[in-house]
Amino acid sequence: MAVLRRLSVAAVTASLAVGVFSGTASAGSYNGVCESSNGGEVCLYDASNTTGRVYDTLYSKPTYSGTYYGTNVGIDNTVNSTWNRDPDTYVYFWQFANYSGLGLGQAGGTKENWGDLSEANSWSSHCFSSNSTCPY
Ligand SMILES: [Ca+2]
Ligand SMILES: [Ca+2]
Repeated sequence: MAVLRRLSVAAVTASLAVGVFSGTASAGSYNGVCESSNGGEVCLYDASNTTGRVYDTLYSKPTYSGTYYGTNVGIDNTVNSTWNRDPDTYVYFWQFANYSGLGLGQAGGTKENWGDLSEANSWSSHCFSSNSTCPY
């Protein structure tokens, strides 16, 4: 569920270890699949209920300059639903770039539809709460 609040989080990422497997297609950031490995990705979808085009990333993103995986469709102001696959870290979504404007948090391990918000489709940056450069 979306939560608007300030957190003092001692975010504990279960493991920062990154396995290296040579010769196999490794899971990874921005490969079109929303994954929980390597700490967990946050995934952006252009349709509700985490369907449609996907942008999957392990990282905070101060500007939404990218496109959905395998498409030319920009992610800025087009995100309708999100999936936070980090099990224990909030992700905050921001109305404007550089984590500014309205910010709403999404708990680890949850899916969220944003279409009920008047600010729907307005997200332009996001930040994991474990990132020291994030406001929350
Ligand atoms: Ca991925
Ligand atoms: Ca925006």
